[in-house]
Amino acid sequence: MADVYVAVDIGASSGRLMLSKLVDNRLVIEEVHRFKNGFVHYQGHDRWNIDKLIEEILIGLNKIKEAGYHSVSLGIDTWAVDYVLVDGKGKKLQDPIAYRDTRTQGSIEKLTSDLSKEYIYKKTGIQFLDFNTLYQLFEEDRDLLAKTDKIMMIPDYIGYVLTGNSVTEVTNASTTQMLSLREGLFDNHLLEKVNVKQSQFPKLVEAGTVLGDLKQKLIKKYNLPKTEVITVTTHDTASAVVGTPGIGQRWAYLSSGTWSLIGTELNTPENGTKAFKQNYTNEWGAYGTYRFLKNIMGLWIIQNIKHNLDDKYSFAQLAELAKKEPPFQQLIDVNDERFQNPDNMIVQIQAYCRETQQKVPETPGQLAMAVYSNLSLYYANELAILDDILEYHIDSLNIVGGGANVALMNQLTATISGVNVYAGPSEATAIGNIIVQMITKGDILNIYLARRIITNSFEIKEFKPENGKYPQVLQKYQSFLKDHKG
Ligand code: LFR
Repeated sequence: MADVYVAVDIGASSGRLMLSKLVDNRLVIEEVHRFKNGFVHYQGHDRWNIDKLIEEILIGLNKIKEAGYHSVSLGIDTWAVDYVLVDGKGKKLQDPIAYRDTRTQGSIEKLTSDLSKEYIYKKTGIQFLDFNTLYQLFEEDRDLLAKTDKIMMIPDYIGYVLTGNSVTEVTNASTTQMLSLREGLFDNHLLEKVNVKQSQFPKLVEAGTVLGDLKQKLIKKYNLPKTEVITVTTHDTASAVVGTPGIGQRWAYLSSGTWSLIGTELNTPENGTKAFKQNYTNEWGAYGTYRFLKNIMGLWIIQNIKHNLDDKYSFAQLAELAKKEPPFQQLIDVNDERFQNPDNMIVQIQAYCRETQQKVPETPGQLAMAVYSNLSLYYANELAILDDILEYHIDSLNIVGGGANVALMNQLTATISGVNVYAGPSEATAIGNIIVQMITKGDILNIYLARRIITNSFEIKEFKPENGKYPQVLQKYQSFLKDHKG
């Protein structure tokens, strides 16, 4: 029996190790180690320093041992779509290329010139994003692929380095856009298209399976606790959805971090024409669910603005400055490709406003307000689209992740969309990771009870729509998007 549960949760901008226990049927979580992440340009591409990330996990585990824990259970989740190529000796061939690298620009068009988008969508139910693994493998160096024994998704690779055992966990594997909804396996036709064989992927497993014990060699070298690694919902967004309290009758979630992922949990995939046209995805979730959602550029835009301002202001300070500015001074399609990986975000936002003949935000407060108000508009618009596709009304939005702390945005979103917003917990991803471990080990019976425990354990703030404020702004935004979508 483990003394404590540990979540390793690594996003595009930071990673953390969180300790957790159930005390009187409440979850208690504590951060023990935090580190920076980010891709760096070397060997011709934007890459992740995966060895460094693993090193940080070991440092964190050592802290846990020093704190007096001798036996722990551990789960790993990270961002999706990226992978490590591993040779026959079990060594990585190179550092993984980051999904924002430009190598896949235009790849969707190339690959779908003789295999239609409709065909791929019917088969996989996955949204078209140019960084999906399908397109990354399409652009992969053929010589490297020929030397590749196994293709491991990022969290699976980390689990492999820690334990020596390799699997392909399904929530993350679904983001490759190569899993067949019907068969529950990688689709041979799509694999062929990118010169990859089924056997190059370690066996597919569900979230909530035991991977194995941490290698003795690592335990000795770093002075670590005895550790059992559980394959959790290894895709961070899947963990965040598990960690969502689920307040409301027909609730949607917004996992708000570097990306904003907005959607709802379904028991059967929705891959009809409307969903296809709106580019909604059916990523696989825990316990047989589907995460019907859309990617929105999210706090990435604010993270970049902060960076472009030489990190002179914290996120909290930017939100304070934004509050002093009026919202909706300009309409921006936050999902425009130009914001995906620009040299300078401020320059890009200002150029966008100039080109669309709108007021140009100049000060840090104006820039932050421009982003917050347009993210809120985008969320509200997606809620309307969800209602239309699903043919029922979503009555509440559960916002989790770091963005749940931005009260200004929560309130704007509630008011424009007309639905109640419940904000928190901000650490839903780590919580979901822990929950899957606890269910696997039998400490919590199922996800329904888990969500009740989450609701009782963390502060969740309610934001109600302020009726009559900002009339017509959503309609204006919707017609703006119609005219300006690329
Ligand atoms: C969020 C996330 C999204 C995925 C993007 C790229 O961290 O995992 O779900 O679309 O990153 O992997």
